[in-house]
Amino acid sequence: MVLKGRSLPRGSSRKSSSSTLIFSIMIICSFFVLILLALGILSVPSSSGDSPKAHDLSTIGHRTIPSDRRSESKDARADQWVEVISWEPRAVIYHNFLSQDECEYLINMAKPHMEKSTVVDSDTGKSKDSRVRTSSGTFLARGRDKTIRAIEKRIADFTFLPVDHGEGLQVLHYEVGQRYEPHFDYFQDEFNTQNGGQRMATVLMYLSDVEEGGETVFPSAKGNISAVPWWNELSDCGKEGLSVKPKMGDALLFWSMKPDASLDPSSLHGGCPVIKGNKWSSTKWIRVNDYNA
Ligand SMILES: O=C(O)CCC(=O)C(=O)O
Repeated sequence: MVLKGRSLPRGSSRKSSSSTLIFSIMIICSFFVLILLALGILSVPSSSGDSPKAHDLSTIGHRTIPSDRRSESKDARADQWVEVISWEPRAVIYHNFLSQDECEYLINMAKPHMEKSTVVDSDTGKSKDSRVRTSSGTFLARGRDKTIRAIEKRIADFTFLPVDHGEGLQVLHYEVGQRYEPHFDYFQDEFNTQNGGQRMATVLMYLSDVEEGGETVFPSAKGNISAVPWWNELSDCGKEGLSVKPKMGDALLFWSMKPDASLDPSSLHGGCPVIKGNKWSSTKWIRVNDYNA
């Protein structure tokens, strides 16, 4: 007796073998994608809701290096890293931007020439004596020697703004009780913008540590200012805004202009009174155009 099996039509057997093939290819592909995801070679795009909010200052990654481990030698710069501290105003800290030797060099060059600091009179555009700024300071001409040229080149690399847009370095000294009340670095007069245009950005370099006080404070910064990791170390003045504690060699870059070239009022900033110790700093103001120094 011959058993008769039901034979499938030819077309349907070809169809089932091609769907098996497609199914197998899909399984193999999914397997590869899973391996690539596991190895981190592929990643799943995350929605913007997962990324830190621009004004969430608690997301600042903070790391400190004990002062005795800062660098092997005074002329070498210790570990460098950049920390975004605010989006409004746009501000970042470049840690260990200067070596200890460079800080001491700037202080020693400036020391014999320190004079009481002045401010710009918005009506006349001229410098005037003022109680809002009680530090002393002096300017070191742009490109005046090898060390200063190296620092100015580093500033240009850091900011992407040419050396020729920079004013000379200003070195400032604050003793106990001395401060600089909150102000804008951009000009509100016609006179001072004739050479080089508006001030676009500022690089503030700390040439010394300060035992207490002396923070650079941004009272109009947007964000949860008390979330910064260094909040408990700040003076009362420092707690009036987003603050940066001076640390020898660090540089603070902030922008007085927004990306659309309008002036940024959130860049209002000041130097808090020094409570203990001394504060030495150096400021580089950078213009929109070439500045004839
Ligand atoms: O010394 C500070 O922390 C602020 C200095 C400053 O505001 C400036 O030089 O424009």
